[in-house]
Amino acid sequence: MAIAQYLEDKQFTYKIGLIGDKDVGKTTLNHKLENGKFLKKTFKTLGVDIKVKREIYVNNYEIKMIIFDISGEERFYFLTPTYLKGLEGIIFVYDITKKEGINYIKKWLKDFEKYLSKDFPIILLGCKLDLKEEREVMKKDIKKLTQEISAGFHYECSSKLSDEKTIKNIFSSLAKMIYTKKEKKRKNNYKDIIFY
Ligand SMILES: Nc1nc2c(ncn2[C@@H]2O[C@H](COP(=O)(O)OP(=O)(O)OP(=O)(O)O)[C@@H](O)[C@H]2O)c(=O)[nH]1
Ligand SMILES: [Mg+2]
Repeated sequence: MAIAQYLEDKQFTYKIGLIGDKDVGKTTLNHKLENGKFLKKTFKTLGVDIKVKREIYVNNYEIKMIIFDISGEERFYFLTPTYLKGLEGIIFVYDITKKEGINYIKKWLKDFEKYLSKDFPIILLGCKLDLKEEREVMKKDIKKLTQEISAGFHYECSSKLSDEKTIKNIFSSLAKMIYTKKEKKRKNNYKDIIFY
């Protein structure tokens, strides 16, 4: 592979994490993104499941997203720092029908805040929107949390009913946040260079 191509590939490869309590729907969401279908039966993620998603575009650049779907089971909690060190953005998934989901997010952020920079790209994503009659997490509470933790955006979706485009847009939104952060950094790195 030519060096320029290698560098471009590296530049537009983003490692992102799907994080959240067990059973909130991370794997189902990732499957929907990959295959466009609702997975009727899932198996608990053992540790981490890694998938690659292409065809996500930011400013006409194709982004290759390496998605780390990390188990929400307590017994795998110890793995988190290992993966977190390499991640460039997170989609924090919670189940809109479980009010304790907010506490999970808060606890997680407290436990691992030392691995996250202040401008770390984070999206909060409420899943299982098709079960909105059973909603326990109110939008206003999540809006408040989004501001408290300086998350970029908050969305809700259903892996069962939302269309592929809606799901893809959520991931594109995170890709855009990462792209913007990297661009800012790149510009800062070059701002003191004087060209003769
Ligand atoms: N109704 C409904 N059920 C969903 C949706 N997404 C996931 N589920 C169900 O929720 C359960 C758990 O989904 P998973 O995707 O395995 O959850 P997970 O977050 O990956 O769980 P861990 O791997 O244990 O961390 C499964 O029975 C899914 O079918 C959704 O959008 N709507
Ligand atoms: Mg899973």
